[in-house]
Amino acid sequence: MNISALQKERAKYQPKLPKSLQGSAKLVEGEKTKSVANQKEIEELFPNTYGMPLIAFEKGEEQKSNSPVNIGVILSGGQAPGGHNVISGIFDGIKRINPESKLYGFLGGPGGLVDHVYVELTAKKIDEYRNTGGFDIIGSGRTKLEEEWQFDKGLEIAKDLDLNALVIIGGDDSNTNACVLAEYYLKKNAGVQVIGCPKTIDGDLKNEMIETSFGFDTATKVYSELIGNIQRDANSAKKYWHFIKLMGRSASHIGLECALKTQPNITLISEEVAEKKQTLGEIVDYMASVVAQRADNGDNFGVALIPEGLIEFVPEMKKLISELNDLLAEGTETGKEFKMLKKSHRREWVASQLSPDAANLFQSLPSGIANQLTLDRDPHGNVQVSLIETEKLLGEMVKTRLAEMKEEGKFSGKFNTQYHFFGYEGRCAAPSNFDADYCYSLGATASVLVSEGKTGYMASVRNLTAPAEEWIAGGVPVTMMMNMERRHGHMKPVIQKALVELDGAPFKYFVTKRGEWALGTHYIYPGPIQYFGPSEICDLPTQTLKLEQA
Ligand code: FBP
Repeated sequence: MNISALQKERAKYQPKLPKSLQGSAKLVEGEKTKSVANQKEIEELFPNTYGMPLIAFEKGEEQKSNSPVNIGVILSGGQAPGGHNVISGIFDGIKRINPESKLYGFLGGPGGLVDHVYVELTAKKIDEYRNTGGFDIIGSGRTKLEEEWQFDKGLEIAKDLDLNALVIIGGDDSNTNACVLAEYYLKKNAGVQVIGCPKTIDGDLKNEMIETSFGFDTATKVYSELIGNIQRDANSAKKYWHFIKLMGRSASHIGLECALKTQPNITLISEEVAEKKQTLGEIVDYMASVVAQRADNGDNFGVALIPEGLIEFVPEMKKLISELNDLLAEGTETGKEFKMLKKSHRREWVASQLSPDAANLFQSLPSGIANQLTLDRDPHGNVQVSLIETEKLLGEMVKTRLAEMKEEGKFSGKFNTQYHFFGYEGRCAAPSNFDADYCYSLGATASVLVSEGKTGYMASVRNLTAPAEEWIAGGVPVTMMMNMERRHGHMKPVIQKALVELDGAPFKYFVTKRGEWALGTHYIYPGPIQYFGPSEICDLPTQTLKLEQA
């Protein structure tokens, strides 16, 4: 394998572990738990895994002799920096417990379990991937483990490989399914445990016991480096407004964290837009007013951060998208009629079929965006919201608004735009020290939970703004994080997604600063992730964690 000079040096990095995981860990059981909401329904659905206690590890006596622990690991969903370290943490953990233990990786995500495609992860293989980004050691996938026949297929291979447990590394949906699987195997007395690990760059799998999901730290550091570089370019040339869309399917944690790190002129937070029921017009007015005020100060440049999920949080856009989904759905009369129309007549026809408000909004959209809304559809005929170029939509609408303001004598500057989307470039970066340590600790935690016979738990490592030695490792029953939500027309038990809290410290701090950042030029240039050097720059946790735990 050809590796870079950095990768070669970085392979030698020994991730830091909490004290409790440095020798053999002692389990301390805490209070019995209940779900965050809908306790009665969740208890009925999870009679075997509901109400289990919280678990914290303490430093135990030196290693007692334990039986081998065999684990099958699965990477689920989008890549997040640090996944390989979760796997190396599990590997080292189970070998410490008993050198005869074995680790298998199911290939290509949960589908690998169902299709029985796997590899044994040997010491040699693991060493090649220590402290590297990506999920390529075994690959990932988005197959959902939801059906009993899939669980039974999984059990077949688990029995063949003599597995004690499956460890599922995934986001809120994958961990919800991990819990359903744990419950199913317990009900069947199958003898296979299931443990989850909190992954996603989006940062929306978090709660009291899971302080952050892994990958969020590294991804936001990568984006913030790029944003900082662009800010410096903007401030050097003084001729462009950069509109930057940031990944994060739904929540705006990434945008908020990057704003706290770089102090750009405009940052939109989807949760605030929804709370204030802002219209697209109001968002555009706000952006145009910042552009105009900066222009009055002679600054015809700036940087705006736009969260990927924004569109779905604007109430009127949500309504328009829902009407379009119904109107153009596969197999409906209107869907068929739409397809028969000449492209040049489609926009007018669509507008004539919508409710008056939705039609007005649809007609006010730039034609490129209107086309994306009606032409780029998934196999079910739904609008593919993630493909909508929100940064261009807003850029074009701000341009139109500024032209009107010019006519009214309210804008006398220039407005030239550059557009960017930062997403995939952050998902497979070499993990920061924080993510390398956190992930390795999560893996080690999972191995102890398995060895202690636990199931239906998520590995939890807390107290993350303290030095790694003082982190608190343990387990949280997944049922504790659940509530009932409507999904595809049915009420289902799911882990509650954590959106940006408008009364939380990170957002509140941002609100006190954004006016100053809008009109002045207070950019911060974080630079690249530092892997070697003083702890003050190498081991920095996120601003979000710092503010939340201040
Ligand atoms: P997960 O929730 O699975 O971690 O994935 C998050 C994410 O990176 C989102 O930020 C983004 O919208 C989406 O995945 C992109 O998905 P894909 O990789 O399928 O294009």
